[in-house]
Amino acid sequence: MDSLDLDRIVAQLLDACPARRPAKVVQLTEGEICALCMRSRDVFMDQPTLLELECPLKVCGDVHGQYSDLLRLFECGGFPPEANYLFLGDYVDRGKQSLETICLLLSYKVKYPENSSYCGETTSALRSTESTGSTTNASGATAFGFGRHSRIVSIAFL
Ligand SMILES: [Mn+2]
Repeated sequence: MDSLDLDRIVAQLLDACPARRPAKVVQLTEGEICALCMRSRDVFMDQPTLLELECPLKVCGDVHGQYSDLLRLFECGGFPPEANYLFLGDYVDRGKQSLETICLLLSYKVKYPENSSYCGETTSALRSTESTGSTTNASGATAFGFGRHSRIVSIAFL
């Protein structure tokens, strides 16, 4: 897990801007994604449940796997740690790039724990993805990992 190269992962994710033609596919390995889940879990567990956040703070929500929207938010507001963010939930499902979305958010959480705060609904969104698990499910299960990575990766997010 110590070999997790966050800088390289972030660089890859930022290089996969969907507006670019042709769009690049992010080639994160299962090991990297699982390590990212474990590392970010430790960061979340080290922080209190009740967050006391300082202004200025940009409040965002409902990215829903729309990775281009997430990148646009950062382009407008500043990439962490240049700005502080509070994301209110609904990170995945519906959009086509849920995996990129959650991986970039988790990477920033690990890199800059004090600048990136996330609350609500991640777990329930991921659980619904897991429980509906079919690759033909219309609400994002395909995008979220079953299509591109193994079930182990999907379970790591839980
Ligand atoms: Mn929503």
